[in-house]
Amino acid sequence: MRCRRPIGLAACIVLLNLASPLRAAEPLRLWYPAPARDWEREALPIGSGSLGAMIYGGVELDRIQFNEKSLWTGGPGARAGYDFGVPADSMSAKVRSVAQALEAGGSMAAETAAARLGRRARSFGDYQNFGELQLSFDAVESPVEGYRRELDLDAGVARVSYSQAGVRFERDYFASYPDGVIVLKIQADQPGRVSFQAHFSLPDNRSAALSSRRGRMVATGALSDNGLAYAAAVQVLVQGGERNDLADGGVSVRGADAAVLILAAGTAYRLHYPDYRGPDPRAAVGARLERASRRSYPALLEAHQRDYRALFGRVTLDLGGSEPALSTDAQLRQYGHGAASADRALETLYFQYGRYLLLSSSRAGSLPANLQGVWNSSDTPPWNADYHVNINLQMNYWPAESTNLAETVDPLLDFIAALVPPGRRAAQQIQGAPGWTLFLNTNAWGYTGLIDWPTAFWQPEAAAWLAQSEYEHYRYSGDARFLRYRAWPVMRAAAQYWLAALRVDPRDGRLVVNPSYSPEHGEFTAGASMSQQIVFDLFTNVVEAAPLVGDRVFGEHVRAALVRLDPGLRVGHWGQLQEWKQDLDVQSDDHRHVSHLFALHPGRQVTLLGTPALAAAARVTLDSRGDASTGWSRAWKINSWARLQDGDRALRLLAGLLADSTLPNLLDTHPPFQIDGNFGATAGIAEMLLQSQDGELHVLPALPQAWPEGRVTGLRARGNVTVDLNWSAGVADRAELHAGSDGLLRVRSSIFSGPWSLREQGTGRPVAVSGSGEVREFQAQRSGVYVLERGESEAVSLGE
Ligand code: FUC
Repeated sequence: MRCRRPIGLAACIVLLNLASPLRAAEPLRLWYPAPARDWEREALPIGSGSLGAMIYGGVELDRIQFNEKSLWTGGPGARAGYDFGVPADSMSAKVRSVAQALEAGGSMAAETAAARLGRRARSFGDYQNFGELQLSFDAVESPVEGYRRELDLDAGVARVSYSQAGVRFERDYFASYPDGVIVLKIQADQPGRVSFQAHFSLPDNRSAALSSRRGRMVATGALSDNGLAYAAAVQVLVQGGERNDLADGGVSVRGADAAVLILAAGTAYRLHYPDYRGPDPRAAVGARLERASRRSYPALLEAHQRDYRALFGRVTLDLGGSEPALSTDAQLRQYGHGAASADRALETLYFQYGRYLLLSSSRAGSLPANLQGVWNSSDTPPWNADYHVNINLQMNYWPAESTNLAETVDPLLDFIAALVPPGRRAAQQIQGAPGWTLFLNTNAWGYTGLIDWPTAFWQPEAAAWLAQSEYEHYRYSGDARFLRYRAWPVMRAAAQYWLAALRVDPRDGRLVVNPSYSPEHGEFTAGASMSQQIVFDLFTNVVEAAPLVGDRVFGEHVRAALVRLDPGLRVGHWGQLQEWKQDLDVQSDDHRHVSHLFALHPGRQVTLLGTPALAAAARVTLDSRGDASTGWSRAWKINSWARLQDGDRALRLLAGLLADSTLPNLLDTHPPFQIDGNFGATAGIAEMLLQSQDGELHVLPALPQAWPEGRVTGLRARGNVTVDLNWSAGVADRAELHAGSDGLLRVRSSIFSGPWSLREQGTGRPVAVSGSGEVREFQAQRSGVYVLERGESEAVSLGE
């Protein structure tokens, strides 16, 4: 019995799933028998969206490496100057000349195009390590016994425990979104045994003033590169014993029964074009810390857990696994070589970890999750730990809607809205077009221009792809106000850009993206498939949305262009879905990007049932690209195979990801650590269990044979529906559909191939349905709960 949709800690709706043959759910926990030595591979992440920390859990020295999402070098105020990547003089003539060359010659080497168009990025900046809170404990001669370091996903708390010299020590760590702080509690089972010294350790690319007063350590300064002011503070609170401020800015604790440390951090960053600066952070950080310090530890923990569990607890997954008596790193090593039930437990844990990571790195009021979520220990992280928008940022948010964490999309939506003003300048200066766009990547500072990486700099579809997140948020929620006031201006302006920027291909008169470049290989051409499919997706969404927001005239313009748009879907000479408009694909190409399958996922232009020939071609492409690749590439392919309804292949991809692209702390490795693979795979697992991209709710579309029985609750489908499912012997037994809005629900399920019933929960009344085969339709009412079950006589329903 588990709590679902908790209303508070005390009150929750109890899930009574009588039909389930499964055991009680396993605890969701990562655990290790030793402290972390390596940040990337072993430390455990906690986070509250804006704040993140990695827990090492050392016995004599505990390192709590921490981050605040807005601490970035580069941008306005940077020493070397900053221009958002957008040239002061229009470069649209240059773009046009490359386009004309492509019209005449067919293709151009990426290096040649880059020499004509690319630009050296100035002050793009890097996401920064904030620093470490270091706790040095007195060395004790006796050995450490029973050491355990864990991350409890149900509780949202990391924990370290061990015994030494007959004393049991325990440390709890959590990051609280409601209080905006990181909290650490250290206790012993005997009085007076907690003694340590606390210090900040900060990187040296900034000015730093360290001080301590009345148990409060404060670190303030500014980044040398751009003068961005920062502040971090830790309040040390003790129960018993003695607490002293140290001359070096640290705090010492001697002989306490327990200690609580509360950390707050912030910067002068503000998500606002063009200055991106707000007030000095000292006052806000101080006030936040003060507020939190006045609350008791149990009150802080309760507020955190009420907030966290209300979101995390919405989805439960049980694949029939049972946790082996192995630590998580050993379990990962055993994966695929041990008991199937242990494998199922690890897959479940990995799925829920993805949800945990998203919740911990993306909450309203801060920047979205970057390439490393919110966790970064370097001043020069890989790819700047930025926002790549030719797959990575979008992938971060794939699980948000489907795994019932729609609130985590908020930072992405704010971020996109803030990209529109600099994106308008980019559209104007680079392409001479209205609307907005951006290219390969962006930073915290509204970078919307070009960089000088030949094989990736020209990805003008990025804004259109980001606009998909806007429309998907609407499709899941059905929130008409959101669509009209937040999504529509972004979608409309992205479409305006393409209405102006598309060119007529003289070869066939179709509208194409030109210049166009399929990430991140091959040559420049006109009308690469991915470019066309993304614009197709945007235009389709705009045409659908226009009448809903009362902007029919614009919708008609876009419809007219959509009709002329090259759809970017061609089957090539070896049966593949072509990556380019010309049939250039090489069968031995195993490049990680499968961008030309955008139409299959995350698009909806290709579906197994609607466009079977194109789906078959997508299959040929996926086979030839192969399964082995970088972390995010494998994750993307899980989703693609799920859309092709091949559950066994999707699971094979997931297994490969776990075996070859997952670090002992279960973070995805590209390599190096890059969080998109975690998020993409989590979305992929949801996609295996439930799909809704094409207007019907497809129950268990890609169930692998290795998951014969299971249960999932709380998955979301487009059309504002929440779905609980049970299955056994590889087929669905029961689906419970919670309708959030009035409307027609179309359900595809193998349940309909035998006797079944559909009843309204509560009244038990049969529901009037229409349809045939595996698809049935019925009228749902807001707040209605509909129970579809196998095994009763069809006669009880009003269906055929
Ligand atoms: C894209 C990928 C790389 C890497 C980078 C952050 O450019 O092609 O593999 O993931 O983003």
